[in-house]
Amino acid sequence: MPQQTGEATLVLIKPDGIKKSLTGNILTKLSETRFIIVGAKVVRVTTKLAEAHYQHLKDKPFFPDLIKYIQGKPYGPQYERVFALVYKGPGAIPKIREMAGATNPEEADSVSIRGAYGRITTKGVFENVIHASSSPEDAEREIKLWFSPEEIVGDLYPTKKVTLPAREVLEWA
Ligand code: DAT
Ligand code: MG
Repeated sequence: MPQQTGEATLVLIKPDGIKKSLTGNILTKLSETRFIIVGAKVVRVTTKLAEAHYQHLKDKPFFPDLIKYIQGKPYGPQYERVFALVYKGPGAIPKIREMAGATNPEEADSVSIRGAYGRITTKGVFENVIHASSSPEDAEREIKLWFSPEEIVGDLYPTKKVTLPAREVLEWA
């Protein structure tokens, strides 16, 4: 269940948005909402993460292309990443969703991010530049999928302490 600690939403600047050099432009637009950023990172998207994120579409014919798209596979290694952000504030979910625009970039309002910058490829992939959570349930599921509690500034959802078995991690040499 969504918590009362504040409304948070997941934004992904997708690989086509990064390739088109739209990151700054999108962040500027979103900053005008005055919502605060409580998490941000660049992510190399694994197949597992992509499939979990789009689990509701797994039976669609476009699913395999969608998974490759969110991983940036069509664009080359330097674009195989997304910029993941969590915005928080009153009404953040519907407001940012509205700014993102409709799923189909050809049908999206022309001043929305998807309407202004998205396209449908000749293969039928919706290159719609940005992801924005569409409901409180989706937002919570997606934020928990993309971010650990330690990567979020402040509290969003209840946490628990766990002790992990010893494992190797990378440190700066
Ligand atoms: P949204 O991203 O607006 O929440 P969604 O969750 O229904 O939309 O779908 C996720 C992504 O899948 C969407 O951003 C683009 C792709 N997609 C959805 N419907 C599609 C279709 N009919 N053809 C091609 N891609 C589609
Ligand atoms: Mg969706």
